[in-house]
Amino acid sequence: QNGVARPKGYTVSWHYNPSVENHHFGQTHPMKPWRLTLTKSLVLSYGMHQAMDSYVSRAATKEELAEFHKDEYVDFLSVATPQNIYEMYPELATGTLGYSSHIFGVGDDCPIFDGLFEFCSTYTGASIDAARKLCAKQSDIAINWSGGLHHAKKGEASGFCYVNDIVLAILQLLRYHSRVLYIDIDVHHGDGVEQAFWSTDRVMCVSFHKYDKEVFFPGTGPLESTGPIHPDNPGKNYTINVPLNDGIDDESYDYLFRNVIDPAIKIFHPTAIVLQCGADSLGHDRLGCFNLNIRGHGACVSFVKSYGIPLLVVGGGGYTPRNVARAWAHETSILIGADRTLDPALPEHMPHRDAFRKEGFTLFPNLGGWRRENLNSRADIEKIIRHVREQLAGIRG
Ligand code: TV7
Ligand code: CA
Ligand code: ZN
Repeated sequence: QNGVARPKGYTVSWHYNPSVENHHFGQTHPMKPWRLTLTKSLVLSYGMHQAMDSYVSRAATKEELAEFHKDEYVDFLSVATPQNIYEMYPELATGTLGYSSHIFGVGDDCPIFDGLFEFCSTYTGASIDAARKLCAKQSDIAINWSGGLHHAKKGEASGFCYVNDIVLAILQLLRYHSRVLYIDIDVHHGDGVEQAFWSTDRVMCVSFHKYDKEVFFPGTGPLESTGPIHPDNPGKNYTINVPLNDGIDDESYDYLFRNVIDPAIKIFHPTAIVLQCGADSLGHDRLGCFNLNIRGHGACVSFVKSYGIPLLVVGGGGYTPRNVARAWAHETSILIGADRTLDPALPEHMPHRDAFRKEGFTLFPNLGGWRRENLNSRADIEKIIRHVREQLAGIRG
């Protein structure tokens, strides 16, 4: 098959349980587990599983979830069903919108669906397993495309995220690693992870995102939000936010990414990195507003990998399923070192091949084609780089 040889001097593990594909947020909800089915189909059809250790991940236990989440919230998630939710919380039944209230963040974005707890514990189990493989030095790179649900808070669901698998994975890494760098290229701000590690200097959180307060979810993550302001708080300056406007293209994103991540790594010296690869930053995403191509998105993964630091890679958002699958398959090939040998023409024989018909069965369709104008000027980009440099200068010594 497509030239994916195993001996390469480092070990990549792929953590996945196909049972996540059986769960549905609702007919019109943008979060479609189908994107994971398509990703798996590409990874297997290209033969990339042969270059990785594949693990069928187990479900995380309630005790494991409670290492970050509140007990009452974990209990709630473990018992709530579409059938009993209105009985338990009659307040949720508020007429036409279905339920929209503030009970553990449940609402239209985060509905209670059948098998919700199994879904949450399964994607989280994969991230925890992946982190443990890195801690045990049994993997150099560990991948969980079903994880990356960065908005979940201690005691509530938010933005399609119920359990914060990233926070739980980082907590595992912190048992063996002194410093963890978190990088988030989802088009949305990684607010849940940022909040969880706001006051520590052992985790540096960097999120690139569309920022338009009050208009674009979740409305947090301005450039000036860099950690606690109190000079005695260890977390001061350990949060980096990169707020962007619509339409950013491959070239400016790549330039910005390198000029933020390189100094962050050189000053922070992480012993492990967690990379959230939300694919809603691609052009033509149903919810996103950037113009990145599959290669532009993947360039971030290549760049992070090039430092050779133990790496946990998770998925995240991504609402045009076929392009999510293209991006994560391409990024898998980068992580196993097979991106140069992979045929851009999709395999002739693969399940669900027809899903890729629209763009002509290629791994690299043109997604950057100016659907939106790039509203990020060179001056905007330079301002961000300057701000980050000054911020990082404040954490030395
Ligand atoms: C990581 N945008 C998650 C990103 C979470 C974004 C939002 C929707 C949306 C929800 C739906 C739906 C939708 C077409 C899009 C202020 C609101 C507006 C709910 C309708 N269609 C990630 C969360 C964001 C739900 N939420 O980072 C059911 O879009 O903007 C909001 C909040 C209130 C709630 N309403 C939307 O990528 C995984 N939601 C259709 C059906
Ligand atoms: Ca982000
Ligand atoms: Zn997102």
